[in-house]
Amino acid sequence: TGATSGIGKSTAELLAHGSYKLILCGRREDRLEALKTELSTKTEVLTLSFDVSDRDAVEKAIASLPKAWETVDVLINNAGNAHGLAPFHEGNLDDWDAMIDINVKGLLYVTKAIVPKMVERKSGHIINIGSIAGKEAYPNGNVYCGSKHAVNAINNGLRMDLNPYGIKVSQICPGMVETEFSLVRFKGDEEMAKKVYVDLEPLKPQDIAEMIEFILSRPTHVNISDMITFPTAQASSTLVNRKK
Ligand code: NDP
Ligand code: 8X3
Repeated sequence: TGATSGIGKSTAELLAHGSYKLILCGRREDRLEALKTELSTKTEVLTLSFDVSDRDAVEKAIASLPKAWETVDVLINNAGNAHGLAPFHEGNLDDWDAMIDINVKGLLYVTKAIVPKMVERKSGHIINIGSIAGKEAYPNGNVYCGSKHAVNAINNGLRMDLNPYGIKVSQICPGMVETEFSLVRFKGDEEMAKKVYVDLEPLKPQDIAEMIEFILSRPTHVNISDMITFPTAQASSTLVNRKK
């Protein structure tokens, strides 16, 4: 999910070189189609455009998969964003709804649509893109951090419940990655978004894509359950070594 930008797009591009057939999901159909055109020379690609926070749309999209695509071996729950950055008492309720609906409920809806068949087959791998915000809260990050703490707990609970079936569940928790993430958080304000990454070298979406590929390429008996990854210049959510 979230293949139209950032970490999801880089992951699609990287996995297209391997032995994967790709189902690319996102809301922006034009971007999905462009990516399909780009990657179809390398592998088979199917696109599904839906909003992960729309329960009916998720169910319909997954149910619409043609027979040849019904077996999903790997689910990468990546779709999500921060909306706003404000002290709790100044928080915007629409932003809060968006983060809980997309980052938490969206991940649940997509996973629930895919997991039962993995359980039937007793195989599969789910990779959840959490965040350092799911390990520690930071000032003004309140609800985004809450949504990613929920992903952290769901990731762990899912791994326990799917353990009897040999299904792998993994989480990657990145620090700062330069994507459209901050542009979305600051509602299209490019200057504010750029400031987040000024005077330091952030992670690139490809760095996370490579971690996903590494996790997927471990032998059957190895499950990487969690991976916290910072840029070298970052030591925690709040401790960042800027050059100036
Ligand atoms: P981007 O904004 O670049 O990408 C977000 C992706 O999520 C887009 O493809 C977008 O697609 C999709 N998405 C957002 N909302 C919805 C929705 N309602 N329904 C379907 N798809 C949706 O950000 P990143 O690549 O950085 O973010 C990917 C993940 O990584 C997120 O879960 C984020 O929380 C996490 N993360 C990011 C970090 C960072 O610093 N960048 C650090 C730690 C974690 P579309 O708009 O087309 O629907
Ligand atoms: C995104 C990273 O530090 O902005 O999840 O929360 S951070």
